Amino acid sequence: MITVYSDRHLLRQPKTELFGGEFIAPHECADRARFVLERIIATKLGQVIEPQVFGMEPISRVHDAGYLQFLEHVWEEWTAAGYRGEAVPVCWPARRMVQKIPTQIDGKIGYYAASAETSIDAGTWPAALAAVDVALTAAQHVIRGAHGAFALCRPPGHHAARDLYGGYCFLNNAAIAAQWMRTQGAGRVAVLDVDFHHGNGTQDIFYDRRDVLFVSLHGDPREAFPYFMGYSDELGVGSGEGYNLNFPLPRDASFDVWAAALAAGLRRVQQFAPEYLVVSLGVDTFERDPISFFKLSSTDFSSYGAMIGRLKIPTLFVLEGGYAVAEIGLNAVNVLSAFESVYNAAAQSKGVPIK
Ligand code: SS9
Ligand code: ZN
Repeated sequence: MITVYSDRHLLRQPKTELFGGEFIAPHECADRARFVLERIIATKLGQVIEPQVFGMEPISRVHDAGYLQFLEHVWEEWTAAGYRGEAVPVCWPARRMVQKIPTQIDGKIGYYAASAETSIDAGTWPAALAAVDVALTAAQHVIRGAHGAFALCRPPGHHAARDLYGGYCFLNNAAIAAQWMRTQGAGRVAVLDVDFHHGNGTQDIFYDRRDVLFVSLHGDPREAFPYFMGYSDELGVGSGEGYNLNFPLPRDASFDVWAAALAAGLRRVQQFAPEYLVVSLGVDTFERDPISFFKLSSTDFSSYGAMIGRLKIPTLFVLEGGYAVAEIGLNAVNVLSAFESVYNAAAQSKGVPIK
């Protein structure tokens, strides 16, 4: 399987994450991408290629224009205000307040922030743009006939909504890629989010649509970030009703419980019969992840990679979370390798040529 990777993720290296009332070293760090890339090379998963540049058009189909302007200029406006630290919101339009966009940067950042752990630094915008190009380049491979491709994205994307950043995410790499597949002619695309956290951004983007199915398995929002979305009664709205499916799971859910939810989600995907599947591949479901509470072992990642491969749907994998940094490469590549070998075996048994 081909991997798309750009070292432009190194442009985003924030020094801070607001955590428990302290500024700590961010969980979402550059070493994450390095460990994944090293594992891909060590296991000879396949070729690693650079992204092409796609520009703003595919991004504008998913995100709000004012939000994109904000992200592009937040750092210069923040430093122009005389602030010396990284950009962090302290004030939000909470319940019963007015949803107008302030002109001052503290007001603007509060308007566009869903959470405050995600510090913005000088290189955040170019790094986020590069991550989108990584996802779109990998999507292009799947569109052109590859049965799988891996977008080694950093920063991640699934918490980024039409006009909200947070949860370490700015531009929704997976959603932009899914929309791109539609733009390039696919009738139906499914997004499966296996990150520990609910993909609130992706749900938001496709909530009123029936052409993109969204399925997410995650820690119950009563106990886990993003806390304010991800319940099982969120089914979609308007013509999108029935095309959003959430599986909130309890603390310490075993792999058997998790895999049963995945099997149910995969049945819905099969019934939907999409041309392409986009997997938001977060590996923070791992038993030693520092900020999550599922208990998957490294071999469990291989098991579920095989489950996804058995669908035999051309699949784009997009990296999301995973904060047990030393094991992130092992776990992510276990999913990809198992997908690949099962997909190949299924293709052979049906006499379908292997791409
Ligand atoms: C929880 C603070 C919020 C954000 C986690 C974002 C995960 C992205 N104490 N943590 S995959
Ligand atoms: Zn996560």
